[in-house]
Amino acid sequence: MTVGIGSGSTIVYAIAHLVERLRGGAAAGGGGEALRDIRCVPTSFQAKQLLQEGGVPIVDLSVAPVLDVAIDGADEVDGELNCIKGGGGCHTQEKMVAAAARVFVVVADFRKRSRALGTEWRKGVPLEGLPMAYVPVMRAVTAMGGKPVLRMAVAKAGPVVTDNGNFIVDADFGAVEPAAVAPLHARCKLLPGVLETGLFPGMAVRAYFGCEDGSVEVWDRPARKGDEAGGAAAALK
Ligand code: A5P
Repeated sequence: MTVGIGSGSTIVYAIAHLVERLRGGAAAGGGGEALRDIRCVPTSFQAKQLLQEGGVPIVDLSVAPVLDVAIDGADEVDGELNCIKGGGGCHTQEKMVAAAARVFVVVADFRKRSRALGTEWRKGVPLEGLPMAYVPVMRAVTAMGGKPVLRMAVAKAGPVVTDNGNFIVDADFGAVEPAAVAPLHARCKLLPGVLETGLFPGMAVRAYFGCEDGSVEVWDRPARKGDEAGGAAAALK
């Protein structure tokens, strides 16, 4: 099985669990045997490093361009399973891996559930782009009615530099209704110099939310044209 592995704090736990299972650890319910043929495609330096440390076989999209499943966190998820991702700055690789997977599944905590993107996650839509493009992109976002901010590093002077050597502009467009997510993504992606947006329109088929009381809430993407019988999440069975 080829599995895309996302980035972020939630995924750190998922990788630790996977490594524990591969080692046959009782705390993870054993089952290492069933996973002996697994290979993973990481979506970031963070994921690659953790998988390597755990001894999990790693491949990339040039070797494994079609994945069985991709698992990732999200910054916000609406009822149609549109997501904002990129809080950790890795959304370009995350989107490539999600798009290459037969099914894309989100794991997140209850704070990520949302009626409309931009209402819970207030930091804006991450736009990864060429360093030379950041001022023109910020001007274009402003002209679109958004509020852009160049993401700044915390333990370094100057901007965040992504795994791909690019900058990130966080563009706050306020609340984005589900039907407006794909058009907004398309408009932003067409801005010269923008490599990828953190909007993931309808890519996930299922989202698992960990709740405060320890329970798990499951959302499936509403059925749409082209889905197999039983809806998109039927592919998970
Ligand atoms: C990384 O670029 C992001 O897309 C993360 O997947 C997302 O920000 C969720 O991260 P946490 O699990 O840390 O909230």
